[in-house]
Amino acid sequence: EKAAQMIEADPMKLILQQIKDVINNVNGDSELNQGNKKLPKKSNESENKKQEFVNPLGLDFDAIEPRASPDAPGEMGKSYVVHTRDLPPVEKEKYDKMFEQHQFNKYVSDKISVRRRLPDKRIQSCKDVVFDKPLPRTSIIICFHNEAWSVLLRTIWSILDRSPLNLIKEIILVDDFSSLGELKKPLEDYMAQLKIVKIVRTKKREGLIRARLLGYSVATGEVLTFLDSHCECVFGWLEPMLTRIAENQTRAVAPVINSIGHHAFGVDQHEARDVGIVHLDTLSFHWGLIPKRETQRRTSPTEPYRSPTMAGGIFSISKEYFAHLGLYDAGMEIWGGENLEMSFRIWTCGGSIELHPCSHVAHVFRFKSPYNWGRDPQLILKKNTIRVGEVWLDEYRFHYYENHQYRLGNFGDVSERKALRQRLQCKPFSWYIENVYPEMTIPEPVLYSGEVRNVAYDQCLDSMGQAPAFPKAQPCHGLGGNEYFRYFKNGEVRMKDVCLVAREEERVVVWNVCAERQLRFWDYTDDNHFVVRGTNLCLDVTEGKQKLKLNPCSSSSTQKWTWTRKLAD
Ligand code: LR7
Ligand code: MN
Repeated sequence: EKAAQMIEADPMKLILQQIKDVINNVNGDSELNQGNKKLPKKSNESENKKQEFVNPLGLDFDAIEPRASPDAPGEMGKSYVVHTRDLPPVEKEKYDKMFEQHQFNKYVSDKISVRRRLPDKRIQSCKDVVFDKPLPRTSIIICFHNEAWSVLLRTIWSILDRSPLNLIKEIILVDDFSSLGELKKPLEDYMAQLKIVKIVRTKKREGLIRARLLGYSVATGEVLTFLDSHCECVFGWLEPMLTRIAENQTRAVAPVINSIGHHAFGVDQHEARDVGIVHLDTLSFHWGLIPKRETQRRTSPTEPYRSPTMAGGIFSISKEYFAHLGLYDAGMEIWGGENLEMSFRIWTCGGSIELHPCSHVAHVFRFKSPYNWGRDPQLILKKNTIRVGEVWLDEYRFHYYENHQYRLGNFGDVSERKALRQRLQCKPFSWYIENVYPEMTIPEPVLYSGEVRNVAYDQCLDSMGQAPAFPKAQPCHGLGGNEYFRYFKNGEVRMKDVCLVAREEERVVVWNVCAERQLRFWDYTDDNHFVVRGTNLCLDVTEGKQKLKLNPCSSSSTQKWTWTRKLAD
């Protein structure tokens, strides 16, 4: 029996062609746009009814991987603590090295059965749901780069042991150019025993976004379910997500994400308590309390929560809808940004994101990213995030750009993604804020930002260092920093919580922490003057072209200042 299939072809070529096909598909399915198309129902009704499922593969799992005894380390999701002081020095060294390599305690993971049992702590009403309707089948896509063997296998066994296998079309492992030897032939041999697993490998390091696209390109199920390579699925995790998608194909559904401790691998199974949100200034994903409007809207404890964003790693989506929406942005590298891009795209282009309180998947949270990114992770994340801003955020992208003082760097070509947004006729970001995430904190509007350049001398306003400081006019260095300012709608010239403050008595300006009763509001006039609000004093440069003074406003060009950019009126 040909099992762990290796698929040969140039995967990236294939994907890029497919992405093009999707973007060029001008006739898009109009039913999909209306958000009411239902998936055909294929699987057999009576099979789904059984909560205790038989193995339709006809495999003897226990012969392939025997279960550990109930009191073995980590069983029932318990933590397993190894005291390093009890380890011989050689073992201790191994322990530390493994931690360093994976940013979780692989030493401990290796001691825990890859088929460990987990308790079922779902709320009773979730346990009471009977799935008696036929459900679509899913391809489960798991990308990995140098994942630890025991952790990867536990992810797979948690699927096999706790899902109705008749609902799983296949499990696709996408190896994103790992170098660990055990993930090559040994993994193939192992997976060949499990008829349901396919392995595909990228030909160079692609990053998780393009790796997922490779997984997509070989998937044959009606639904795609993405998982990270360090997860443990809890009993009943899959059926609720597939049910929601069977009812309405435009829903992307994520489970409650529980945590597996990176130290002792204990599984914490908390109930749903957060939804995904986003911070505009950093364009980053966060968890936020479930909004009141959402708890009030729901009518039953088994009803999903609508979530403004998704964490990104663990969710189900109809394969057809995923393609209709334009897959992922293949211009994104390694890690990050794709979760927000997907979130904004789903919501503004007619779909929705739900977190299902009955579905639980646990995930190993680590201190920091364990693997090599190839180059500076901050730059990669910034590039991906700017692509999100460029395509989806309209004028709200400036808040994020301000955060980088507009040094955007090379973020590549986004024209195809913009064309996609056009073609799908997605709503503006302001609609998203109003309708999907009205609780969003919107940073105060910035009217101007950048360098403040003196017209007479072509010198830049420079704060001259940390507050308190005496600002000067200096030759412009173009590096931002002390020469980067913002002019806010309320009249402050400010960086974070430090303001340009006028001292009326001495006729000078200082750079100081903003406080009450300071003269810190400026009127920036049409003829480029900074007038101290409520006075007739203007910011001026005098002696040596450097010293700043407050002088009675005049038409002198020494009182004229220009900003690098105007952002709003
Ligand atoms: O170059 C890479 N190639 C890969 O195949 C980098 C990563 N990967 C794999 C990796 O092995 C893992 O299986 O991609 C998966 C995700 O990478 P992680 O585990 O390093 O990501 P994370 O869990 O730290 O981060 C979250 O945000 C990411 C943003 O790009 C992805 O969306 C992750 O899938 C996502 N994880 C989750 O949503 C799980 C829940 C965590 C939360 C909150
Ligand atoms: Mn992860």
